[in-house]
Amino acid sequence: MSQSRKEFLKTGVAGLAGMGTFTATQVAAKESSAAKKISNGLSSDKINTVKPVVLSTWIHGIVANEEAWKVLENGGTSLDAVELGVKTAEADPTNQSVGLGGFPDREGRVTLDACIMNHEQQCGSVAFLEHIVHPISVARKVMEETPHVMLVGNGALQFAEQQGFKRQNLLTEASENAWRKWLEDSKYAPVINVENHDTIGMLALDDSGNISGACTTSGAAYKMHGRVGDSPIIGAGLYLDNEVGGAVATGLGEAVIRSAGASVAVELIRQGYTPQQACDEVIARIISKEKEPKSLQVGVIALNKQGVVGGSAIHPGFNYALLSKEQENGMIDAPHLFKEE
Ligand code: SD4
Repeated sequence: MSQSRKEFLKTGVAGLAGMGTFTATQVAAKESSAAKKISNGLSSDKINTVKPVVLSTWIHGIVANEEAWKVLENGGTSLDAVELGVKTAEADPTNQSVGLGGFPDREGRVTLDACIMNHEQQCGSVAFLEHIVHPISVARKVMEETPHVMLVGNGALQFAEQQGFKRQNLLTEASENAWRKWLEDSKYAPVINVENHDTIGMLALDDSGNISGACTTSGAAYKMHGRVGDSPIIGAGLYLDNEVGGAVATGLGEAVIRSAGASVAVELIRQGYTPQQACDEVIARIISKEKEPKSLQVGVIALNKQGVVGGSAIHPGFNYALLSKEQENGMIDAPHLFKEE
């Protein structure tokens, strides 16, 4: 456990940057009790998921699902659910792959990518955004308040401030220390499944049968300044079609972009694939087309209109949190498809 995380748990800082929802101690307790429920080899196709349903990538999905559930169980919209859900990860300074406390780029700057999409095929996105703790909410404003889909960099920051978002320093001491250590040899090497955390991607199906999705990240640690990953790219990190289903991706964004990961998964579901089969096929394509699949990780999760879910990854270690009317909040281990030749 990193020093910062220990310190944070010890002090038990109440609320996550204004969310006022969970203390860090509660987050850790929820994550550890959820981890015990990890169901090895359980096929997600077999899990009964009656709407509403919410699923999200990695262990931080447990807390995010709980937050989203507060909206879904009261008949709220999947759009509100996914926005509120992923904000928990954005606001958690101990999560070094999303929002506040995210690892910086090689120049020591935290730059964020996020996108959101609703059941009416509306979407909004921000990329290379600095200083704003909730890029997902800025992305929603882009969707709702502008004629555009995507704003980047200073333009996105300017828009966020016009919308009332406040500037904040997102570089925590722990992430700055990690970056300074990285500078010693400045080797860029994406690491598979760092601390079981990465981008948070979330999909939800609400009581009215509508699907929405959200995806938010600080991107690859020590990336080149200006690098944008898959997470804010509609069709790569996130895609949905309310007639069919939705998908989100996590892992090495370049590989996800090259395969149009989320949109391919949705198109396969349209052709009759189950969400599990669709995720498997996307991962299989990435493995077959990437030059070095052994050294990169991608995970994909998907949901169809009936509330059936799936998830798949290149390598072991990828899991996702699932919560539905009939499914207690818990982690599902995704199957992994890479085999040594
Ligand atoms: C990205 N998919 O920016 C995101 C998260 C990540 O290594 O950095 N993974 O590529």
